[in-house]
Amino acid sequence: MKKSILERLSRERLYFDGATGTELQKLGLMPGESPELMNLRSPEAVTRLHRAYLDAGADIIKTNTFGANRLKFENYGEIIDAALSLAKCACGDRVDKYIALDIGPTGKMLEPLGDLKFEDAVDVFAEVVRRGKDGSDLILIETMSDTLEMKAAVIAAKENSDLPVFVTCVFDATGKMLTGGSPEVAVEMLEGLGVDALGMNCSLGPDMMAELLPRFLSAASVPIIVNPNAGLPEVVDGGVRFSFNEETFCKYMKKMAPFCAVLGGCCGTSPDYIGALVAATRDIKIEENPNKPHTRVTSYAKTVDIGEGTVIVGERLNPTGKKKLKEALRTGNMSYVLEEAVAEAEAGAHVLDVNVGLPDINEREKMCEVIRAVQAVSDLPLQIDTADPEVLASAMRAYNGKPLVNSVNGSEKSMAAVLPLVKKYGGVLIALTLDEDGIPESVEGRVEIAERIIARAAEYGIEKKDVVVDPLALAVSADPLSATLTLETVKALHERGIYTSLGVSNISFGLPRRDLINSAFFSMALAAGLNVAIINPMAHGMMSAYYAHEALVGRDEQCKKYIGFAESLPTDENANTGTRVEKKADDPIASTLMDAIIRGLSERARALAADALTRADALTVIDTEIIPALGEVGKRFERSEIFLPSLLSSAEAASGAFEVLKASLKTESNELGERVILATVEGDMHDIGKNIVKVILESHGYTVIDLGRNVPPERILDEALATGTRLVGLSALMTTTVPAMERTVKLLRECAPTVRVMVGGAVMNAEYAEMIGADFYASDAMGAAQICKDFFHKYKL
Ligand code: B1M
Repeated sequence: MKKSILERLSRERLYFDGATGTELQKLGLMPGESPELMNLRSPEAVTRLHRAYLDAGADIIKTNTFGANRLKFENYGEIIDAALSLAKCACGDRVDKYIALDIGPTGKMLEPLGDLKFEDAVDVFAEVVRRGKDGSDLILIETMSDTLEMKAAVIAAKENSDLPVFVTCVFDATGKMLTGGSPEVAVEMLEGLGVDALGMNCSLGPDMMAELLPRFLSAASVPIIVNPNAGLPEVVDGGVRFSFNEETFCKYMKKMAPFCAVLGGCCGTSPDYIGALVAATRDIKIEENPNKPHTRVTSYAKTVDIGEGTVIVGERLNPTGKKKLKEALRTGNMSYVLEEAVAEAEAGAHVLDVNVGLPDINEREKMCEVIRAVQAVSDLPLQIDTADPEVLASAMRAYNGKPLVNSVNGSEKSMAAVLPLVKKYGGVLIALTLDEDGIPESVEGRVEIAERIIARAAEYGIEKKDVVVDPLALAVSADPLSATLTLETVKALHERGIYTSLGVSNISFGLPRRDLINSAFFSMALAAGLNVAIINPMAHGMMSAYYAHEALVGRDEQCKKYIGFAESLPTDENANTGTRVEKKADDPIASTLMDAIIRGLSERARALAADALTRADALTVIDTEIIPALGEVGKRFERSEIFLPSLLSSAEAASGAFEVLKASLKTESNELGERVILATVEGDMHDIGKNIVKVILESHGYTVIDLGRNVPPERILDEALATGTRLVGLSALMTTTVPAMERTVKLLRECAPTVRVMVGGAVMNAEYAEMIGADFYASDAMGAAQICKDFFHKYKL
């Protein structure tokens, strides 16, 4: 009888097969043909490949279904059915071999980076799982480069089958996923979602994966999978070859073997590589991973550890007592909400609380909307704060990361509703020390509730380390002993190895100058061992207490953070005059258009663009604010300080500002009404520059036929021929899309020899333009207008 793969994995290392696409090419896959179609066109080739891997020593073969989903293949069901029967046929009656239902990315980007909605992605993956689960021994979700898509796939797998779920992601050499995720973020999210094994595949060779492996080891508690490429691809004699032979591949795999329970290969590997890998590593024992457990929350790109220094949770995205935020949430003024988020982040918050509980709004929809919007401008982890389990469920699904969850309490009702959600989606739970009988008035009573919640959480499989207890700060104005009781409970919990959190400012309710009591109480709580403080990070008194505490307990090397904070305070505070100058929460966070674009604040960018127009003309604003802002954003992206979601927010803010400026660019009359075709070339999604060129040309009286971005050469040719346009303008922003520009120029030369081509875009220069055979090069939009003027003038003569 077949043993469960998880049982085998607990005792021995298992081996995946290697590449499919490159191997199927050797067996008749045509250039450009999808490997999955071989299941139908040449099933015997697929079976042969599976057999070759099994004979080489692979324990697990992947079904040939990497891209078999509705978005890529209409007949995905038929492809999956065929793939499964071929894999089964290859395994025959060998009970020691396993079939992994292979699931790759959908091929589309999820919102906000693309147009695929999260729930639609879940549906697409769910269809694959339902179709392929019978006959599979496990599900392998692989080659994931976006944490949100990875989450959608895992949810689909878990909701539609009971099979073990393995997940591998793609990283670059610096350890970043396409959308900013790191090994630590991926591990935290995946373990939170309850996967059985995780790791990396594709993109890198085993040498580079060996560099990233310690980061997985430091975070993971489930078995680790390493399925690298056979080194990096090289072009040799017009064909692609991978840089490592079997021997070099195995040299690095042997180094990783003591720490990996599952090994295999990806692009460029073959049955020979897998055979060599099995022989080289089979006798290497798997060592226990000695990492210490940690309590960690994440966004899509950042991790925050609880228990290592106090974690500041910004409390300002909570409408209680905040008139402006209430109004913003009711009227859908997301700009105000986002500015609050950015301001809190810049004031030093490590995590942002999100609470949108108002009686007269749809809390579930609003919560998801705010979470998505805040995640587009900030990479800080979020605390999902709601009393409604349905809202919590939707928010935990939508959230890209592993959140803090605020909150559960000791009542049966609350535990029964919240704990299953944390088990399903993953999160660190804030547990309030109250239950059906209210809030105990003794330390013992509150500790007892804490321990009860922790025990109940354990029954669901939620570890103690993932529960942070909030012993509740209550108004000292109502009960003079309430602060002492709370602080003593913090201490008692601390002594029991339980992490604590507090909504600190509740303590001062009903008193004047709440800031004074708040900061004094905060200092006392820090001294008692508080781990998570929910506070207003824009209140200097609170942050002074925090930075001073960190320095005083030796967690601030050379007091650098304290000094940085002290120097950032308003001058009269620096000078110790005794006058407090609190930064006003309502002060706009971005005061210049450049700032607003860099921070990705669209509405503010629009407002500031309109304001800038009162002092300068539109072209000056574009040149002095919009372009430099995007330049700065590009640099930060290159340095990995920001990731795709922030890049996109900045692009949207720039486009918004440009829309405002556009209206003021006056159109000159152009009797000729000369036509110019504009397009960003195939493979290139950048169109801000091209759009500026468009408006400038229109303002000079030309009629622009804008074909948009990612435009194939044939489409441009067709349009030029159909409209008789004599000048085509092409834009390209990436080194990788210059060849597409060259192809377009060549096609126009061949099929429309009288058409002239002007090129531009950040990646272009006059030399390149000449090299690819273009007629004109413009470094900016005004240059493009000048070229048009000269061209049409000459043409007229
Ligand atoms: Co991306 N991106 N981006 N990006 N992005 C760059 C270009 C990059 C330099 C950033 C970096 O790493 N530093 C880098 C390219 C590296 C390279 O190849 N050399 C890059 C990358 C790598 C990527 C992705 C691959 C990131 C990823 O997914 N990992 C991805 C690619 C997607 C794709 O195209 N397939 C990607 C995605 C994006 C967003 C979608 C998030 C967004 C674009 C949104 C949009 O355009 N709607 C974006 C942005 C905003 C940028 C930066 C930050 C800004 C580009 C921009 O709009 N500049 C950019 C970094 C940078 O340039 N500093 C970057 C302002 C604009 C006004 O300038 O377009 O040069 P520009 O236009 C000027 C002139 O060049 C000229 O006039 C304009 C006005 O003066 N001009 C012409 C332009 N076209 C002309 C045509 C003409 C004449 C003049 O005649 C026809």
